[in-house]
Amino acid sequence: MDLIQKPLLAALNNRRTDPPPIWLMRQAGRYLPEYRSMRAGAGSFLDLCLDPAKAAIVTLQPISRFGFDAAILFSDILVIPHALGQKVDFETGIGPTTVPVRNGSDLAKLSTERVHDLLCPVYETLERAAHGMPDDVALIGFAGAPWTVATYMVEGGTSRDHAATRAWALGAPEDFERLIDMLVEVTAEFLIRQVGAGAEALQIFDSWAGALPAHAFARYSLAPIREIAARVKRACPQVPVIAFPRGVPLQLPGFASAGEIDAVSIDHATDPRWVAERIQPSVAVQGNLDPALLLTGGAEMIRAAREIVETFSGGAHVFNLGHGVLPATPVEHVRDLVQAVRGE
Ligand code: 1CP
Repeated sequence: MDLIQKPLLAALNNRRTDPPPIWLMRQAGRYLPEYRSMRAGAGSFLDLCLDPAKAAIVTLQPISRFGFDAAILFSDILVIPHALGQKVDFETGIGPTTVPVRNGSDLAKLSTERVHDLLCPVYETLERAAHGMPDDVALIGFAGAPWTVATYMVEGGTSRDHAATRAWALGAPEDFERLIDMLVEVTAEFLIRQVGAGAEALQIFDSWAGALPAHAFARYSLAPIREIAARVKRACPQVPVIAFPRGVPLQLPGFASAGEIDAVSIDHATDPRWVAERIQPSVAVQGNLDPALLLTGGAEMIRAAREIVETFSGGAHVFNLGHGVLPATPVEHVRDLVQAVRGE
């Protein structure tokens, strides 16, 4: 099949499609009973991410159930610190934890040498998932943006204010930039290898971009993402790159005018009408239903979904949420959403 006949790839190539393609961030995950049973028998969360046979099945679970237009690789942004030699754990009810990296001597303990050996299972997951995909469904690879990955590496896990990361970035920028540069290097290669293994589009998640002070945004969020996208484009010019800088609506024009980025994913706090006017003329837009509406479901969710479709109907649009599916989401609401977006 001509790649562009896949609705997701058509939209990411800036074509208007009616209806828009739909997939959801965190579409493979805890709200799905079939995920929970796979997870229960898989050991730790990281074990599951690095078990290609199981991770490929999980990647395809939401496709079988809902018929989304894209499958996203089942993995996590924290496989990169793990592959750099940092200790990473996922504790149920707490989330990810790491042994923090806070200065130059902690940095010296990380190594890029074995990164792609350790990430081999991720590439194998993509190869396996690519074989099980329906013809019109696209396979998305992903990575965390350097800033967001750095926050988990520096804070020791999830953080409310990211104070240690900001203190390092702003107080000792030469050292911190070595960490960002290391992440640019390995993330670009990671994404290029994902394409080699079957990924047809890529998303870069900068979930904590909104924690940066405005004056440091270009240096630590936009520039590293652009550099990664540029390297990916040099190696695989046909593969669209989606950037998801969360919590920074006023910075979206910088992503839209960067030639390396094909689409921006927008969070639910961002006004879609403003995005349709200011951003969509330059690049495809992805988003932005509030994931909380998927908890409620019903008429309000359907009304809001149709309004988003209508607002973005003048250009290229990929329907998605403003952030990931919440674990308490009823699966029937997801089915209703897909039908509403497709006008069924
Ligand atoms: O116990 C479990 O089953 C773990 C829950 C879980 C899952 C299902 C985690 C831990 N990660 C994932 C999968 C995951 N993570 C995917 C898979 C593909 C899909 O979307 O279906 C993706 C793309 C991610 C990306 C990810 N991980 C991000 C960026 C997107 C976002 O949500 O902002 C981030 C920040 C992470 C870190 C992470 N991993 C897991 C959790 C609970 C978190 C977030 C913790 C926090 O809020 O700081």
